[in-house]
Amino acid sequence: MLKKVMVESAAEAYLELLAARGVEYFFGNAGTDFAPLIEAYAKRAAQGQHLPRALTVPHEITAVGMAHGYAMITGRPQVVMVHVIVGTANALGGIINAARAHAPILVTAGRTPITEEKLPGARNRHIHWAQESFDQGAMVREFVKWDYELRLGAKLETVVDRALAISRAEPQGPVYLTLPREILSERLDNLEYYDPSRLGPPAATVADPAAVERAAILLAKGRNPIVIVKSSGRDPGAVAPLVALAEALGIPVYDQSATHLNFPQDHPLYCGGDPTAMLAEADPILVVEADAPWFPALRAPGPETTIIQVGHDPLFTRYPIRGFAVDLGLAGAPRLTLAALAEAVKRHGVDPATLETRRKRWEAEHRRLVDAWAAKAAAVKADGPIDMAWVSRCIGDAIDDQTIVVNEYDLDTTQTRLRAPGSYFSQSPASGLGWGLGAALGAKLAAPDKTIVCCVGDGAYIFGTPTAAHWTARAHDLPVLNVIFNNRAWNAVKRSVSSHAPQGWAVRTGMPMSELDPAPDYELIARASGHWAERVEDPAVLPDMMRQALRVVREHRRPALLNVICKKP
Ligand SMILES: Cc1ncc(C[n+]2csc(CCOP(=O)(O)OP(=O)(O)O)c2C)c(N)n1
Repeated sequence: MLKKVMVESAAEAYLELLAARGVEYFFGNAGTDFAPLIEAYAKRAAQGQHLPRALTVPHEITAVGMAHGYAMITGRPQVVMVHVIVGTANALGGIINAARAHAPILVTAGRTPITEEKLPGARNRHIHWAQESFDQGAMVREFVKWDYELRLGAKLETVVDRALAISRAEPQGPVYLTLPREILSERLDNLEYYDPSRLGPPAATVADPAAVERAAILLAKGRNPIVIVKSSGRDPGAVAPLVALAEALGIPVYDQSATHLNFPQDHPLYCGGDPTAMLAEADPILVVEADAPWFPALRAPGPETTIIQVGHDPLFTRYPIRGFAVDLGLAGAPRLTLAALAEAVKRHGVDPATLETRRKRWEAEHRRLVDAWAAKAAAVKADGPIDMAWVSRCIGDAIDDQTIVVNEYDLDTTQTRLRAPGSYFSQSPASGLGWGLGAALGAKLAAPDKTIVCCVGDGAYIFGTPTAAHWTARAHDLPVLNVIFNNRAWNAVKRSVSSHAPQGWAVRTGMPMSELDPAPDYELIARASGHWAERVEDPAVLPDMMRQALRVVREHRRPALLNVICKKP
């Protein structure tokens, strides 16, 4: 239906459109470029008109993280607006994360005024000269699906709808729009637009049925098929079809470096995150949305192993180099591809004796792993300083199916029993540190009735601009529990040095550039923003502290933080 509303400026028309398109949140980190927008916001708020809720977020890393967190729960893009080139620079790490994690976001930025005089919005501050760049979009172009500058108020509907549709089209990702101050200031009398939008993302796709058939036969007749999956759980609807496929074949599922809940951890065919030992004997291997299913430099499948890859883009075309074989690539929505594969496998049938033998083998392997993981936690539960496996076990024991876990680095998922689709999110494959604290806040906005637990290393915590994140949690009433796995080091860096030079100088004499001592009292940073926050050093009190912290966020609706002092590597 064509709709006509009265407005005064392009900025106001833009807000009308965002609200009409279902954008609920506008994460803003403002500067002088925001003036016409803030004016339009105030006018519409005073007149009681519908608006995306404007949230002040005092660092871009937090703002982009929040939009990412919101998108990963809902699949829907929200708006982030940052200040010209400098805000874009601060946002870029988050944009790279969102690009590689396929989180849809409409990232916008002001532009320094183009004109030096005469037009409304023209330059009137000293920064307006130095904050101009030759090509602002170039800063982010490699990592967004589309970038553009709004050039005329009259093009608003097409530009906004195109931005949102491209961001939502699979594989989803961020888009970037610049908004010059003169254009936002442009006087408009009215805005005419279609409601609902006529420019939507395309429907989900599934591979050619003949190719699905071929893959099903390869799997059904295969000698020793396995599944390696990383992120198909981005669509919670893809979990059940993967279960159906694994059950129809009686084969194990490895969620290698999983970024999502792809397969229930308590399923008898779940075999953990490390397929390395199986690579030599597996054939065929079904790789599902996994960008790096093994490391060829360390261990790879046999040279003749058939590799079937399922995903929105099995070639990962935005990665410059990725040489994993794609003997058969099934592009499209994994939810549909996996369901079609499961159906086709059932139609062809797997020899019942083979199915039975396989199922028994992998169910026994699942039980062996579960026992080994439990034994690992039991062995360290009394250790002081606290072992990260014990922290992870305490978290796993304290949470339920109504909890969403956001993990930036140190949660050991062998110690959890996550099983609800959409209940687990780990950092983007790009791993730009600083994502977790913001993503957890965005997840809370998207799922206010769920409990959000955010696990961060002490390094990830610092990268996450904690003062900005804690400020935001209090200001916008977002009670999330943060757990710091505090080992006073960048262990990831240490591990990489040890594997690079196992008997080298650094291992023998100490490692520069990887220590985080002296550690601040992180709990005090959180308390400064009114959080309930405690330091935990005794492993025996940890289960109780975890339950208490969860009560604080659930019942008292107050943000909380546990600073857990762990073994130093
Ligand atoms: C923006 C950014 N800078 C640097 C790195 C490199 N890096 C990867 S892991 C890591 C350390 C993380 O420390 P912490 O969160 O304490 O976890 P730990 O390694 O101790 O388990 C660093 C510095 C990165 N991934 N992203």
